[in-house]
Formats: sequence, C-alpha cells, structure tokens
Amino acid sequence: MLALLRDQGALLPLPKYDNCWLARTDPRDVARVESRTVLVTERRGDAVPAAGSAMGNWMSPQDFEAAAQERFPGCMEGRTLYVLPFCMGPPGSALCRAGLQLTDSAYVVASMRIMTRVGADYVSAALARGDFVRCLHALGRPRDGDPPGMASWPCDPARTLIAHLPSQRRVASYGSGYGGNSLLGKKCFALRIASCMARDEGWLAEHMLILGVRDPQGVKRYLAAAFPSACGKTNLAMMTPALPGWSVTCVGDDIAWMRFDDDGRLRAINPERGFFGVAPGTSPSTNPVAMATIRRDTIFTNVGHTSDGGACWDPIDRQLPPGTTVTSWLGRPWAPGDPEPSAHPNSRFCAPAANCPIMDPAWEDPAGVPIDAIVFGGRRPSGVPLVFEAFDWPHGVFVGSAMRSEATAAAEHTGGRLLHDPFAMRPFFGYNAARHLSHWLALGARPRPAGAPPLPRLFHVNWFLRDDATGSAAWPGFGHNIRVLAWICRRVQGAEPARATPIGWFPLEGALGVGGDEHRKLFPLSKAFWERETRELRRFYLENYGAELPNQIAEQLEGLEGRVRAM
Ligand code: GTP
Ligand code: SPV
Ligand code: MN
Repeated sequence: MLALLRDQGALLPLPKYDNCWLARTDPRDVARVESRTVLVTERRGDAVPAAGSAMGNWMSPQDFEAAAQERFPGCMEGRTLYVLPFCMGPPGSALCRAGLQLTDSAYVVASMRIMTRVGADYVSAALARGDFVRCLHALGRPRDGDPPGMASWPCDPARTLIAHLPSQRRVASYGSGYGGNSLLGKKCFALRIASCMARDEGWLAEHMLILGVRDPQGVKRYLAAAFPSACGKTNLAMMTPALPGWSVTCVGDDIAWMRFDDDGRLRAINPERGFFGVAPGTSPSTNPVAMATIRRDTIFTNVGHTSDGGACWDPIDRQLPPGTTVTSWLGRPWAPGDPEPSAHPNSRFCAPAANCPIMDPAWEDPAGVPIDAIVFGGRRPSGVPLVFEAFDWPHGVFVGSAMRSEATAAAEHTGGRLLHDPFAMRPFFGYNAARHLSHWLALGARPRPAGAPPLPRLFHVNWFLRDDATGSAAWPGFGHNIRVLAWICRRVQGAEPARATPIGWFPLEGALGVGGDEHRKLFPLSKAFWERETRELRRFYLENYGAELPNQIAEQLEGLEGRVRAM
C-alpha cells in the first residue's frame, strides 16, 4: 500500500528515518468536521437533549437516506474499493469488537493498518455472526470531478458528511480523507458507536488515555484521563517523569473502554493499536518518548519536511543543522521566522503503539488494566487549579460534566475560545449527552460485590494555567506533571492529607514541591471566579440539557453554588 501511494505521488518517503512517509492533504481537509458529523436516530431525543444541540447533531433517517443517495452512488467510480476487516481491542478480550470498513482511500488503508488490528483472522467468527460495525468511507467525488493535478487525493468539503446509525451499528463517511473523519475505527466506532454499545451493555467508552505509574517503592497504579482534543493526552501517556525513581508506562493515548469486572474492579483496555498524535509541540524536550516512537513505520500528515529527508514542525524546525532547508506542509520553501508555521497546527503522526519504548507490559492484556483514578482536565488559562480531587463519585461525575477548555486546531473551530466539553466527549457522544451523565451516575451507584475495592477516585487537572501578571505559563507541564500524578497516587493510597475547599480536595502547601507565592498561583481559589463559573455552568446546563439534566447533577451544582456563596 505504501509503495502504491509513493508511486502515485500521494506519499513522499522520508529517508532520514526507517519506513517513514509524508502525506499532504487538500488544505480544506485538515481536521475533524464537527458541524457535518451527525447521529441518525428515529427520535431526535435519542441523539441529543431536547433543549439544545451543542452536544451533537441529529439527522432523521429520511434526511440521511436522501443525503446518502446524493453522495454515495458512483462516488468511487474509477477508484479501487478496499475491504478492511478489523477489530478494536486485544483479541480475546470481552471488550474486543469487530468492524468492517469499505474505503476508496489507500492512505486510509495504510493508516488503519497502523491504528487498528486489520486482518480477517481477527474477526472471521464475528463477521460470520453478522456481529460487526459496518463502516463505509468514501473520499468523495466533487460534483465537478476530481481536481486536476492533486498531489494526494480528492475530497468534497462542501458536501462532507460523517453519519452514524447507532441502532444499526453503522457509519457512513463521505467527503474527507483525514483523521477522525476517515479512520473510522477511531472516533466513529470506538467512541460514538461504542458509547452506545457501552450504554446498552453496562460499560464505558471514553475519550481517555490510560497510563501506568510506578512509585520509587515499586507500587504500580493505572490511571485514565479525559482531556479534550489536543489538550495533552498523548503527552501525558508517554511522559518522561521529572521526579527521580518514578516511571510511567503507556497503555493508550486517546480512547479507553472500561468495565467493572466480577470483583467490582474497573478495568480498561485500549481499543486502538497505534497513535494518531499531534505533531506540533512534540520535541525531544517535551516528549522524547514520542520522538523515539516516530522514527520508524510512521505516516506523517501535513508536517513540513527537510532537505535531508526528515519531518519537521514547531519547534523542531528551529533547531535544524546548518544548510538544511525546509519545505512547508503547503509545499512552499519555509524558513524560521516565517509568519506561517511549517506544519499545519493539526498535523499528525500515525505510528504503531508497539514502537513506543514505554508500552506497558499489559497493554494488550485481554483482561485490561485495573484503574485506580480517573482524571478530567482542560485548557483553563485562569481560575482553575493545577489539581483537585472530587469529594466522591457523583461529585466527580459533576466535575466531568463541567469541563471547559480552550478550542484547539483538532476541529474546525478557531482557537482560543473557551468551550464546554463535558468528559472531553462533546464531539464524540454517540447518544443523548444527558443520558451519558445518568449512565456514569448509575455505574457508580451499582451494588458492589463483597470485598470489592473502592470505586476509582476522580480528579481534575489543569496544566495550562497562566501567570495573570506576565501571561506566561505558570506550570512547566510535561515531565513535571508526574508531581501531580504522584499526589494522586498518594491520595489513592490514603497516605496524603488534603485541604477541603468549596471546589474539592486541594493539595497542602508543599505537597507538590512548591510553596508560598508559587503555590498560591497554582491553586487559585477566587470567589468571584467561581461565581462566574457556576453562573455560566447553570446557563450551559439549562440551554443544553434543560429538564433532562439528571437531578443528581443539578444538586451538585446547587451544592457548589452554596459553598461558593459561603466563601
Ligand atoms: P488528540 O490527539 O487531539 O486527542 O490530542 P491529545 O489530547 O493527545 O494532546 P497532545 O498530547 O497531542 O497535546 C496537544 C498539544 O498540547 C501539543 O502541542 C502539546 O505540546 C501540548 N501539551 C501537552 N501536554 C502539555 C503540558 O503538560 N503543558 C503544556 N503547556 N502543553 C502541553
Ligand atoms: C481528536 O481530535 O481528539 C483526535 C484526532 O484524536 S482525530 O482522530 O482526528 O479525531
Ligand atoms: Mn483524541
């Protein structure tokens, strides 16, 4: 497939590395298209809450049929149709699920072979039973035909549609060849369709990394963490700890499928087999593990490339050997200081997980890894502390539902705006987001078997605080985030005192190796801020969930409002 793509001029070899390639897309096809991503259900209320539609887009079956008829017939004419049988999750796992993707994109085939387990052997029994997710993908032939002289492949931005039919376990994607729009095992199957399976079968399909963390005494724990797109999951999952004696291992960087086992322990698998990671910002100082992972068998998309056959982006495009020249993702000469970046902000690497030097020994264990803590987080430049712990499961579900984050380049939004992104799932819910909250609350309230371990503890983190006075980052992030993970592990162990605040449990001064002014900057606790935040949250719930907001979440908000009033 790679040789074919190379011969077509759709992939450029990167001879500086081993079996690495560069693809460049149409500049109109560079990110997920949330506005054209829909859930198709008979009743609108099964897809989105009646009150609003920011938590997803609904389409009626009739409208979908008409839209599909306008797009799919004849759209692959003259191209090759590929048939990809694949599974999500380690074969043999109770959570492993089968899929079959049809696509007319060789790039999608090559990428799916990295991101999922492709092969008829994995899924022949499931296919024979008819128990698989049906994934149809077409690049899209624009009404005026394929554009002449395209280096890579066509797309049809004006008519792009990514449709999900959860009741039929079916996905139909037309018009885009990039990322979550076209690698249908990822967001379409493993989050939107799988969240419906999970609701029906009593488990969870979430936009979460999974990592192992080992303390200097050798005690190992596993954490799952939900951050919105381009907010640090891959970086945390591959982190090189800045604290001596601690180590981190990676189970997954984007999606977790989790269920309580017979002993009442929450166990997680990574349904994927590769990383589709954000390139810009990845560097030897921020993420050396990713840098090692992408030295072989990797397909880069929309990054710049160098005259010595390498890939580049910000900031590694500023540290090139003398005499090296750069071509930008748009195919133009590029030099440090140019106003436009060498790589698109949502440029990505697609690399096999097996090439990551810190994969956890249990990353493909069919039983999954036991989860002790679940962490929520987002890009919050001010007001929200570096870390706090929720009081209990229902409060933690409320904290997840209250997540907000600055928009990033992973979707078509313009950056910088503060968006509500409950559970980091706003673009990925496969069913009514209000019912997703009920599902979480119900799982936490289920009777637990005798001798079961406590429920996982729930936390919120914010790596992105800025110093109000200078505007610069208040927290070094990356490897230093281990100081926060260490605090979380000590809390789970029961060995760490904390300060109860109206927001949740805060670390004591000094617990993260910072004190005085620095501690106060990292742990702001402003009545005015939380008054604004709760007011905004109340508006958000009303406009987006209305009467469907679970009572328990409404009570949690009232509780927080009361505590903030008393501050
Ligand atoms: P998706 O693949 O879109 O789901 O993104 P992700 O959540 O995996 O985000 P990723 O780890 O790729 O990080 C996205 C951007 O955030 C990159 O530019 C990183 O350099 C930056 N980033 C990640 N972690 C940190 C951190 O701890 N501090 C700061 N300041 N930036 C970070
Ligand atoms: C995200 O946007 O959260 C991603 C990238 O992980 S994509 O595969 O395009 O959805
Ligand atoms: Mn993601």
